Amino acid sequence: SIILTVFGCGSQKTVETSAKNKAEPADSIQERRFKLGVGLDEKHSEGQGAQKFKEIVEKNSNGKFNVSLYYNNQLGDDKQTIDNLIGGTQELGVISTSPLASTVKEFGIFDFPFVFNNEQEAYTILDGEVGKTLLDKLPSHGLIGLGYWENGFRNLTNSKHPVSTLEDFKGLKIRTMPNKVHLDVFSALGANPTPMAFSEVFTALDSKTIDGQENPLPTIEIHKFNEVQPYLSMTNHVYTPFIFMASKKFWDGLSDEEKKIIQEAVIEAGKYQRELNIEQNKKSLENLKAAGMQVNEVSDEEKEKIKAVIKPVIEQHSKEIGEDLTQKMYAEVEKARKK
Ligand code: TF8
Repeated sequence: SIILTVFGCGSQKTVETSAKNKAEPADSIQERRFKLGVGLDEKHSEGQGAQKFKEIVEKNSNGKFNVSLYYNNQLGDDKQTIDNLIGGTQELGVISTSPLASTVKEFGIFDFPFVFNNEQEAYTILDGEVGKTLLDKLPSHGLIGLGYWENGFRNLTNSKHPVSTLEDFKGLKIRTMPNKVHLDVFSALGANPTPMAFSEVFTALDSKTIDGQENPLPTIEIHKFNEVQPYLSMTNHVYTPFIFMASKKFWDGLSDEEKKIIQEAVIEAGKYQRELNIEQNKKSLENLKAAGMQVNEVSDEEKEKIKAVIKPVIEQHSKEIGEDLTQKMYAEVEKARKK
């Protein structure tokens, strides 16, 4: 601290100022340690995005924030993460929106198949009014939604046979995320869906308890599903967002300055993570083919048959979730397509 001695009127007044006062605005940043859990491996763009987030917040808080990263569901799978955040035992987490639909049913609209033709259309919805409407529903459940990252377009793998027609789904034991829309869609297709936490999927595939699963290509590659799944069918049936959330118990204790640092880092790291995920998605397709997976496309004609069969399921879930939100999403996608 700096001692300023001021002489005047015969009296000596010492005014002590401290570097602390000079950095008054910085005062609102306390020393904090927080845990950030992600479900996938650090090599996956989800893990890389978490590292980017850590770098940004530690730098922008002048080292006062310290982020501990936990990969591969170390703090619990997606559903457990929701409970940890609500309970306040974990400060930050990134999960797929699908398991969140059991807590906030409106998130189920992102599980409707074939809504988006590409990532840009998904970003338009996620970063627009529909995405914000959903984030605004979280605080009443003890959760703070800080932004959407990218899990991506999901494709089907299995150990029985290529799936290139509607018929081919019949009887396949497919693991799905714990999400009603996914379960109902795969049932309507004639498959035999089982909800399961992500961390149990590899073992279940390896022991043939289930025939197949569906995930974006980087997950299939980085989590080595190709070692136990000979067939990859490019269904691109659903685009799953990741959602970066904070525990409301943790968040409410932060100053505005601290919230700003974390919120801006989620957005900046999210841009990086989305770009990296698109890159990884391209590389993973080449790598999975090179690793010997038998890859097949699904024709537009067959996709139309699939859409027809699942239409009643989507209509039913649209009613449960709320027609306005669903219609708003489809209308905004149409608008984006016309640009
Ligand atoms: C799934 C999801 C997961 C991700 C990951 C756990 O199939 O796509 O891979 O939510 O963060 O469960």
